Amino acid sequence: NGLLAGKNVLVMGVANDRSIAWAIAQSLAAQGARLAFTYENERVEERVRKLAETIPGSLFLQCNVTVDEEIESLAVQLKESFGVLHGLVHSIAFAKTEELDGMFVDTSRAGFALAHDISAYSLAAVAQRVYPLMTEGGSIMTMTYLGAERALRNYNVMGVAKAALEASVRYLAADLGPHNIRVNAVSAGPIRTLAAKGIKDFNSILRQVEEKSPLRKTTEAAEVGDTAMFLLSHLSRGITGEIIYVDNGYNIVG
Ligand code: 0WD
Repeated sequence: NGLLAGKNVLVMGVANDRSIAWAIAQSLAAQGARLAFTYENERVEERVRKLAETIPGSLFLQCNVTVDEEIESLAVQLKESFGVLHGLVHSIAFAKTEELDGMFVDTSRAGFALAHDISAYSLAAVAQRVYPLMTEGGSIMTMTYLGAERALRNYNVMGVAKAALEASVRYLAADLGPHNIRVNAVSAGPIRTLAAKGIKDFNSILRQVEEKSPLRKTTEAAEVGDTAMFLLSHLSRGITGEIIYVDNGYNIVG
């Protein structure tokens, strides 16, 4: 039972128990989804394995999204274990810390390419290999941030990569809609995670959100988790190609 009973969902981007992907996994599991977690490399393997083991019946697979062969092997393993896939949660981003400080104008060619490869292209790279497993229809969701639309201090190349990610959501939604596969993004307010550690002056960003957002509080990962659950469920069947804000309203006033 649950809104996601009988659904198989791939969750990419758990690094630790503060990861947004982990909060999403909790919300999905609470509604009866069967989950497959991926971890990037040996560095995070044990930590992610321990978390995955707390959700009975879940799979645990390695995949660095910069390597095509690893994504292909992930798709093969999912087909063997799940057969049919119903959902994909993409909660992955990366930029070198030196690109997240100072001015965007100083971005290096390599830093720009890496941020776009991991934070934007990876959505299409994974979708192209797993959508053939979504034979009963499916839902794909990714994570974005307000810096895609506004020039926010220190977000720099990541904002440009998020803009590419948001455009990718629309193109993927147009491509995959005829297969009854929906593609959306959640634009979350700032949440203190490992990835947020790379962003300079993160505390002052949180303080601003607390003061200005209509609901006068910062975003909790569980709020994102529940919206992701909605996006993966039948309840959101009429929604595709959208960017949904889970930010306590900050984007309408900030
Ligand atoms: O305020 C925030 N934390 C917000 C985050 C606000 C709005 C959006 N987001 C987005 C992030 O940009 C990202 O897309 O949410 C997503 C998840 O971020 P998170 O939960 O804040 O951060 P974290 O727990 O660090 O998870 C991101 C993970 C990586 O962690 P580390 O810290 O080890 O880089 O993305 C994964 C990795 O697990 N990742 C990769 N996975 C596979 N292959 C790769 C890769 N090459 N690179 C990073």
